Amino acid sequence: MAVTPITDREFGTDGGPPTPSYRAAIVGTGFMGRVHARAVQVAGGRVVGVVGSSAERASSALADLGGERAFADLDEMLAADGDDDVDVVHVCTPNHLHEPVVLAALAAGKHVVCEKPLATSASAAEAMTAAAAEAGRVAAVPFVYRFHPMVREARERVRAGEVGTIFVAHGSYLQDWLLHPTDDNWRVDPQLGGPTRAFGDIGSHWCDLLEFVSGEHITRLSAQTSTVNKLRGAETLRSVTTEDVVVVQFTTASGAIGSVVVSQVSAGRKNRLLLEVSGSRGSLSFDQENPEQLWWGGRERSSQLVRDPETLSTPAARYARVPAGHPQGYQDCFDAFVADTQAAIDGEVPDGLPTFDDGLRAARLAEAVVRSAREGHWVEVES
Ligand code: SOE
Repeated sequence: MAVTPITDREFGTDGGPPTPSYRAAIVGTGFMGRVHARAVQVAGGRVVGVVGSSAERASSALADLGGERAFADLDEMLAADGDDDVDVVHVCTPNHLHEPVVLAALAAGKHVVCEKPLATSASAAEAMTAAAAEAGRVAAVPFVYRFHPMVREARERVRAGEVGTIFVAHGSYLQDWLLHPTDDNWRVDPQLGGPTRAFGDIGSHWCDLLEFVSGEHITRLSAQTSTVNKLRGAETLRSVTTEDVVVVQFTTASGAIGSVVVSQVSAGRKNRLLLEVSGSRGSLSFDQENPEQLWWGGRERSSQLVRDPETLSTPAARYARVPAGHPQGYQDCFDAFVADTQAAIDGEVPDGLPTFDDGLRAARLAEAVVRSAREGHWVEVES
């Protein structure tokens, strides 16, 4: 099957890197800032500038992020011109700062890439989505698990009818980096991270992937949450209210039902996102800790599909960034996401680029999860 890997476009026909047309600023100097900076560079772009929580933090992160200039603050970066002018602002700050940074960047005429959760409330996510539409800028949210070729393959197979009518979906997203009471991070603080932590941080990825792959939309849900470590702190323990674990049961628009377990305290599970959908013809199962494979289940015969050129449909093969047999993973997903963001800025319409509309969708699901857990009953998800 003839395929055009995304790398052909990225690296030009002569094999050399393209002229950088993607001039980015990274706002936020933590782990995610590094992942974004690297993806910008792989896409042939420039990390023109870095903005941190202080001028000193921006300066000390500059080399690590491969940036050219440490800006004193956001205003200085947004006002820069000439060689320091920026096209796209990547927002990798704690969640409560997403809204003001995004609104300022859009007002300055920039395209934006904003980490998830897009905002700490659905109303803020709505305002950001409306502002992006009004500004006519590209506004993307890195729901990056969409960029695994085997996820695209699952989506194509659902679209081709290989699963039939979907009636059940289940899975989990499990991590262990917050297992101990001494494990700490800004995300556990609701003022900085928002009212839901495990769901907002990683449950949002799972729901996005479910809806992306299956085309089903969650319309009703019931959630229970548990804060396992009610006291937390690297040095001094303090009281924590955000959830470590959340279990969600849901119904989709077409009447399928399902459930997901989301946990940041599951020992041994580093980043285990498992999604399985079943329908009248078959099942598909994807595990992001084993992302080069996709399980296909049939009543008569099941098989483990691997990322071979003959297996992949054209839309999935577009995201194969390295030859089969050479595993690709998390950073590759980010690289592909930024390459598609660049394509969108250049006027293309990449299939499945996650935008602020998807961020808003996740914010509405998060709000429903918080409400259901607090009030102890099923709630409708705003569409
Ligand atoms: C931490 O839980 C984290 O870095 C998330 O914030 C990311 O979205 C996820 O992709 C990996 O884990």
